[in-house]
Amino acid sequence: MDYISKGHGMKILCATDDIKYSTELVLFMKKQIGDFEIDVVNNLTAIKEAKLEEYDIVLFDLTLKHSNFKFIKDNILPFIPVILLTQTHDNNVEKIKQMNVVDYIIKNSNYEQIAKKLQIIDYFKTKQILVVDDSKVATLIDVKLVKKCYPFAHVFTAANGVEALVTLKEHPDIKLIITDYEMPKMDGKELVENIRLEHDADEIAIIAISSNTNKEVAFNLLKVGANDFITKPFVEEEMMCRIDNNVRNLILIEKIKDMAFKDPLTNLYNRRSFFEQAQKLVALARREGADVTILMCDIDHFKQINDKYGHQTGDMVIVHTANVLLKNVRANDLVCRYGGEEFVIFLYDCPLEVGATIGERIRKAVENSKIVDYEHREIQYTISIGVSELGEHSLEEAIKIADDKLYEAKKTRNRVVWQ
Ligand code: GH3
Ligand code: MG
Ligand code: MG
Ligand code: MG
Repeated sequence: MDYISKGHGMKILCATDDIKYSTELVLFMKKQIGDFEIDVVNNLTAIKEAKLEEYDIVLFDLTLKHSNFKFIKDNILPFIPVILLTQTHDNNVEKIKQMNVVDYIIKNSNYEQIAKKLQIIDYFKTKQILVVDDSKVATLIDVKLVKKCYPFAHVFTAANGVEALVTLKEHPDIKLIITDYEMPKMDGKELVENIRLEHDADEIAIIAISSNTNKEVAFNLLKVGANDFITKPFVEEEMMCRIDNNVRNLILIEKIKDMAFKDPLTNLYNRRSFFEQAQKLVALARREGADVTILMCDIDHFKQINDKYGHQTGDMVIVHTANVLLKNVRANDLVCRYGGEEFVIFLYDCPLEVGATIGERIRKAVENSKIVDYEHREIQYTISIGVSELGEHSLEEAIKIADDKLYEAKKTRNRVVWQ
């Protein structure tokens, strides 16, 4: 069964008549994970009438009145992935394991556990998994397991290390690799070594599997950079827990990196990470003889916008500007929030005249856009831009020149100055 994701951010249907539980869960999710939505239904008829196709996943409370496994099997599982909530770790567990549910969670455990699980499931809406094994049977078993536990994940397969490296190169969103040890052409150890030349353990998680119980095998794989090791045969839950733990780390590290490198309001690079990356690109441009153009952008009369409409609307204008900038440059150009309402753009492989044209396109896009704020007020505003070329200058000098041009542009505002 391939379930289809409903896009970004989870939409969850919680089926329970335990009001205390559902109220607390909804509150917890709102506080912890902003973009998850939960609706609650409290009887079987309501579930049957619910538009399941609008949700990503169902949390089904087994203590819900009149509910039973057959109901879930017939009415929910064919349409949408299910996580079961059980009262205790009782004898239901054996029955649950035979059902094709994503997971089961003990109700009296904390809400954090559900939140974490849902975050991992959500992560695999956009990130992918690679299973590497020379045995077709083993591959099939592993693929079935990960698809059941991470229902939106796209799972690639490879029969050896060489194939795995090719697949990884083609699909940079692969973030979890489950690999066998003994394989022809290139074994698991060599595969891990090769992957670690380019991606570290907090970027791609690798779980190695082997039926070889020799302790040396585990040690060798971990030593060259596998995140985890598991011996065959393994229990399904053990594999799932290890995947969860490793992916949880990836998510946390991505978050920390985002916090360190990005401006929280606009999600653009902050000044520090901009300089870090721009300096690398400057060195590359010098080696390759590529042109670099710098745009310094500043919102006109922004103080008046704040004074007239308030800071919240001011923030909306800043976010809107950031989006206009992103829309008008290429994916590998650098866009940075340089200060309050100031932005710097680094255009790689772009001559001055082309950079000026892009500046003009941005200026027009801002002039022609209307923002409606939370009080339904229409706001129109303009932006001024100074443009410079890197040439023989240092990055700091080129930014200073763009800033001087911006100062000139500010004499009339709503203008691009580049020579
Ligand atoms: P000019 O056309 O000459 O650029 O005038 P201006 O009013 O845009 O420029 P000025 O530098 O005088 O004012 C910038 C204002 O931006 C002052 C500051 O309070 C405000 N500001 C800075 N950061 C933020 C922010 O994150 N949110 C909001 N809402 N305002 C901010
Ligand atoms: Mg093998
Ligand atoms: Mg300004
Ligand atoms: Mg300013």
